Amino acid sequence: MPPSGLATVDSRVLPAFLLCSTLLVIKMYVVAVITGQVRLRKKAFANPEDALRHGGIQFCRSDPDVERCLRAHRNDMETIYPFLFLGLVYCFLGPAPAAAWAHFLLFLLGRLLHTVAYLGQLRAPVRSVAYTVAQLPCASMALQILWEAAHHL
Ligand SMILES: N[C@@H](CCC(=O)N[C@@H](CS)C(=O)NCC(=O)O)C(=O)O
Repeated sequence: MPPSGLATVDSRVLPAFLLCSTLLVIKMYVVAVITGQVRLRKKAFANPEDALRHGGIQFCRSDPDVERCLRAHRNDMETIYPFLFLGLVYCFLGPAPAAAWAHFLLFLLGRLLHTVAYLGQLRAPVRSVAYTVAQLPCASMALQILWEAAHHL
């Protein structure tokens, strides 16, 4: 582990992380926007005041397509939030730029495919494979962080 802070991060590693992580945050915003659009199209609102504005209290209800969007968003929160922590700490371990890029890109592509598979209802096991592919670099980064931390106790 490098002895000091930000200055020791390779100038190609941190931008790679920032690029991938910010793209994924934007992807989560897109899922939220899609959820809102599906609510409007299916007339399925979470709050009575929204339902009243769009036709009546009976439209304060659940809908399978809205539920699917919410599950996709929840799965993003379960996976992308930990990546934001793991990826940032990993940058400070001094990884080789190619290895760092491989970790970040694999996660980015896996999570993009996961969203497409979830919202597009692609046949199983596409979504599960995408999930697993994205979790592999996270597991790798978590192990490397543990390893380095344990050696600096
Ligand atoms: N909280 C997840 C944990 C396991 C997981 O994330 N599985 C992936 C691949 S099967 C998934 O897409 N789960 C669907 C989901 O979280 O809605 C679940 O309940 O399934």
